[in-house]
This record gives sequence, structure tokens and C-alpha cells, in this order.
Amino acid sequence: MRSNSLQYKEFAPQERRSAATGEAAVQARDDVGPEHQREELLTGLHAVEPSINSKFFYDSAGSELFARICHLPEYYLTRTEAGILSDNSRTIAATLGTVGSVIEPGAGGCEKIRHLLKDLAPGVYVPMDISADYLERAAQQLRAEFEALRVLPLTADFNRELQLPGAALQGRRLLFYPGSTIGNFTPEQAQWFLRRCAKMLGPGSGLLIGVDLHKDSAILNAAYNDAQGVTAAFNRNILHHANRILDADFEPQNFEHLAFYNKPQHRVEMHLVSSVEQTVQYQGGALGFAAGDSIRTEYSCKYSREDFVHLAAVAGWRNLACWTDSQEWFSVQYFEVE
Ligand code: AVJ
Repeated sequence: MRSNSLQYKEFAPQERRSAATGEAAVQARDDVGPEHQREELLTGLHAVEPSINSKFFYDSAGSELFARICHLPEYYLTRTEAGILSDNSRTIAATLGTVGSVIEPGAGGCEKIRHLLKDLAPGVYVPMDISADYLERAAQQLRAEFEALRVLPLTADFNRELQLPGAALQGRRLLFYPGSTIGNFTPEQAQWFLRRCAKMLGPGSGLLIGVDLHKDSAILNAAYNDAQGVTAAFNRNILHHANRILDADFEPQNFEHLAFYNKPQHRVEMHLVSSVEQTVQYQGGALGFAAGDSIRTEYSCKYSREDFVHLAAVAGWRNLACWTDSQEWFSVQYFEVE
């Protein structure tokens, strides 16, 4: 067995308890299990236009690389959003009102919630991520710093399922979805996801979401093609992750990083382009690539404020506030379920 699948098996389905707090340390469900992942990867790779879902970036190494991306000079997103959150934290907390539990899909290192914890003071925080180890470490750190906060990490794939344990649903619910992670969905998928969230969370629930905005192509192209090559390493790392899940022999150095702003479609696209003719073997099959063939690894969709408000409205969310930076590069928007 691959070490990765053993790791997931160990977590699922029962929960582990943290000795210090008695809280569920990490809960996991089948949707992050090896069989689901294998099937999903193979479906994408064998499609006419091969792709790997962006969530597969985030194994432990990928989560670390993404944390480095967030500090790159070209990658304005994290910095800009953090500025918006910290500059407006009082106003944001006042607008949101009383919040019982905060649920954050794709929480990763759980950094962004820190901007809000002091002013918002929720009772429960539920970070969700598919990277179990990384999530657990981040949760431990947060527990140590905010003793009054119940931290209930959940190893889950929010693309598939958004079912939450009872403890996660105490008081008014806030879905915290920062980082423009929503941009990884196409607009249609995003709308579907938000509708599902509205149904699950119920009337009166809040959504505080980070949405990256339209801007000059040059700024976007630089943000996804950094000079140090961290984004290229992040992109190629998805193949290491695929190798473990599939027992495959992708050679990441035989694929070139390609990222560009597709302006008519309002999205950055990332691809891995085969630099040679090659065959990749995996347990149970093979994949052939001619030189120039590519695997799509990411869409990062960009919106206008108005377009996103409209998209969310169709999904059942009423817009109540929007905060941006002075250049209007990024927005943090607040909605409630109608
Ligand atoms: C985490 C989805 C917001 O799309 O900008 C960073 C991921 N990809 N560099 C993004 C990413 C390339 C990121 N999101």
C-alpha cells in the first residue's frame, strides 16, 4: 500500500481525540479516501482535455509551497486580502453580528481567521481541508493561542460534501471562504456550491468571502509566473501527489509550467505541458503524452464585484457589504442566506 492511503485510512472514519482538550482532533470521511481520489484523478486524466482537480495541489508539500506563494512579491492576493481583513476587522465584526460557529473550507494553515478572531469571538471554528497533517498542526497552534475557541478540524473534500458534525453548527453560522478559493470553481460550479451551502447552513447564516477582481493581464500573469519559480514547483508537485495516489511514475521535470490570463473567460489557467513524448504508467493502466500535450491543473476565475453579487444572489445569498483595497484588486464580500 502507498503510505498516503494508509494515512487516510488511519483517520477514517472514527475521530481521534486530542489529549489536551478532549476535542475531536481530526475527523475524516470517505471522500478523501484513496479510492475516491484515484477514480477522480483517472477520470480527469483520461478525458479528451486532460485535467487534474486543483484540490490535488494540497498534499503536505503542496500546502507548504502554497504558503510560500502567499509571501511572493508578485502574488498580491493574500497580502491584499489580509490588508482588507485587518484594516476593517472592527467594521466587519459589527456587520456580521453575533456568530456561533465559523466554518472554513480549504482552511490550510488557518492563518486568515486570525484577523477576525479577536473582534468576532466565535465559540467554534471548523477548518476543513484535505491535507490532514497540515490541518492538524495548524489547529493545534490555534488552540494554544486562543484558549476559549473550540477548534474542530475536519479532513474533508468540500467539493463533494459539506455535511458538518453537530458541534460545528452551534449558534449562527458563518461560512468563511477567503483567498479567492471560490475562483477555482467555474462560475457555474461556484453558483451550485453556494446554493448547496445556503441550503445546508439555513436562513440567517452568513458568508464572508474573498473574491479576486478583474485587473490588468500583466499583473495576473506575473502573479502566476513568479520569478523564483515557486508557482512552477507548486504546479509540478501535483504530479508527485498523483504518483502516490495512483502508484504512477509521472516525471514532473518532463512537464513545463504554463500559466496565463485567459481574458475573454476572466480566468487564469494553469497547465502542465509535456516537454517530450512520454508514457506514464500507473497501477492498472498507462497514459500517453505527445510533446506539447497538456494537463490542466487550475482555473482561477476573476470577477467584477457586481457579477459576483449577482452570481451569489441566484444561489440564495443577499449581499450586505463589500470591502476592497484602494486599487480594487481584491474584494471581501458579506452575504446572508435569504
Ligand atoms: C488558493 C485558489 C486562491 O487561484 O490564486 C496560487 C491557488 N495557484 N498560485 C489561486 C494558486 C497558483 C490560488 N487559490
